[in-house]
Amino acid sequence: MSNSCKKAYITTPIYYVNDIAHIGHAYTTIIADTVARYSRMSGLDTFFLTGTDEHGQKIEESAKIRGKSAQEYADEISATFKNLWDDFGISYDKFIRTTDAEHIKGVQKAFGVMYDNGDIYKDVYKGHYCISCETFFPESQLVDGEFCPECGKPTTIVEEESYFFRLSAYEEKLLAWYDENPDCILPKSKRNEVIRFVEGGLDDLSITRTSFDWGVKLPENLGDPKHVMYVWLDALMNYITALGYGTDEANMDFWPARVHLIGKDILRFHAIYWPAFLMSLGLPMPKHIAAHGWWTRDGEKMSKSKGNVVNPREVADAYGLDNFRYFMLREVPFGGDGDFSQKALIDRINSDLGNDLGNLLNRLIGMSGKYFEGKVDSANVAKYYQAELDEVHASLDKLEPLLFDMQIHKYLEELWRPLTVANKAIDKYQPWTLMKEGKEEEAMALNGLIAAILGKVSVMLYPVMPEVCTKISEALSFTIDNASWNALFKERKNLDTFIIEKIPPLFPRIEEPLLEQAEPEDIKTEPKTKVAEPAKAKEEGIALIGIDQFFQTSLKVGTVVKAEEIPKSKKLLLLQVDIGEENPRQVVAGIKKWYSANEMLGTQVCVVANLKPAKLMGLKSEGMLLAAKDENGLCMIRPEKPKTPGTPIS
Ligand code: ME8
Repeated sequence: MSNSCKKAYITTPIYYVNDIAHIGHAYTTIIADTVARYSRMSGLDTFFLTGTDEHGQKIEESAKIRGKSAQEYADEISATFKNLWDDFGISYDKFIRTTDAEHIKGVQKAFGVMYDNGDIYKDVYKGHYCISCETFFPESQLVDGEFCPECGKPTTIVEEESYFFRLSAYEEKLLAWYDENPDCILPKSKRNEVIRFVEGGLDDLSITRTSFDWGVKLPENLGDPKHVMYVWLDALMNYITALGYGTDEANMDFWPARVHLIGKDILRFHAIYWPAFLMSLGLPMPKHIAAHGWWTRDGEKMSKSKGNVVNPREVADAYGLDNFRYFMLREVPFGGDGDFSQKALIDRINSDLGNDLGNLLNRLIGMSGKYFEGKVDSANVAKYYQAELDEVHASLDKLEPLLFDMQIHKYLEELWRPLTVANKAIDKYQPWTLMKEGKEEEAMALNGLIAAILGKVSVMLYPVMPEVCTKISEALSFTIDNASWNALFKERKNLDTFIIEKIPPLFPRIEEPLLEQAEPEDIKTEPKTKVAEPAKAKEEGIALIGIDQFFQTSLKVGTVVKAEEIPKSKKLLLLQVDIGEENPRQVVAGIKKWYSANEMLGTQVCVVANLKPAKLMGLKSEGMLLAAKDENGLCMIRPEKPKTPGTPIS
């Protein structure tokens, strides 16, 4: 069957608008974009959905803290996601917002259908609720009887009238679905986790709230205006409301989804609740739910309050968007966790991209320029290099299933084999020797082979690195589209005769990190860590600590005995701070925007003295300075009167 009549619906999670995007969000979106681009290129009628999740108590509270209405706040943060994806050239077909009127209508319709089916009933809910995770947890799962097992924040006891979804009635049907569809959850190892969870028994799900307002109201005919829908019910429905469910249903023929791409943190919602809702609605099941792993920074989960969030825009600006895309998809096996480091990124750029791919193009430009005035002719490739072509096609043949099984790291690994074949062929047959021996036809065919390999690789790499591959294809005088995908990949053809275009190196070597590390000082100045009264802290979802925990931090008065600028750093100063020890402590402080080295010299500061040493711009930092930062800038926290260096602060 030709691909053109087949449909492919690809989705990302819709992201909460309580935070700005970090590389975790970018990762999911980039994988989905890659699959969508491949689907389109291969002729599938493709619909790629992303968007933002804007309702719920968490958003309502985040807005309140900032003195904004929930809608204002949602508009603002939703736009930051949309702008980022636009700047990243993410090829989405629709950006849905759960505050869209069509979405709200669709969710209400779905609620009505499930209610009419008898799958929804009214009762009273009492339980521990984590606002941050928007989830109820049974007492047995709480940490110290109070704290959320997922995020560690305090839970609140909620007792309220609620509508329930009869999830328990779907246990058997869900288990049958997992059983009959071995690849419905990817990677397959995750499917077993889900099966074990469901086999453990499912409770009915509370799907409405009365304690806050910021959500989708129930259908009017239920006459229960104080209820709003549970944010996960509202959010999951986006996958069908985006296709017009409940409004203009023209795009519903894209359903079921080919793949819902998600992070492993939200697998339960997608692999248990969502299929159960769909069964209740009488809609077909998605083909795959693919859960990727977690990106960490220096082994720790990224979070704003830890100050270790990697900003995708900064990384892409510094290293190039396509390089960043390649790195993320190549570095980590799908489903596994990955640790972000600039070193690993630089290694991938210099080695895989620079040495293997970029260099091959340079060699081709060099050889064809030197021997054939830039002309490349593939007419005789098969005559001389059939073995190489066979090897290349054997690798290319493995690619499609890898992509659709989300084994994208393996897809890229396999895609690099043809590059090795090409580089080896040059070393083995040596065009310069062929020319010396008068074997011009063979030398030209070798050029043709290299060009064909570069052409095939750039087509198949295009979904991951669209800009770079477009440049390569332009140098090789062809366009990447469904026709060239068919010719070079499916029909195993080579390129037509062309004159190669000289282009500057695609991957200039990178010698050292281009981004400054997150500064520990930023951690202290995050609004989330400001001191709050207990009640308020709870309301804001800030974890409370005991006095013992506070005293685990050693704070001391220090005197800056030496201060200098760090060449190349816009943010950092290098300080030596006397805190009453034998030698001064070296502290790398991110304060250069607000203080010169001279201004700091001789002043007193407050130092966190028992932090694990860290390296910033290659310099050891053995402490952290306390500071306060708001929209008007940063100022140091200092003792009111001079104190002996080393005086403890309590
Ligand atoms: O959960 N590493 O939204 P969310 C990898 N609104 N991926 C990460 C990540 C990390 N460190 N952090 C986040 C929600 N992600 C709901 C979804 S869908 C109907 C509703 C990615 O803003 C990952 O894909 O918390 C994760 O599933 C998603 O962001 C969660 O985004």
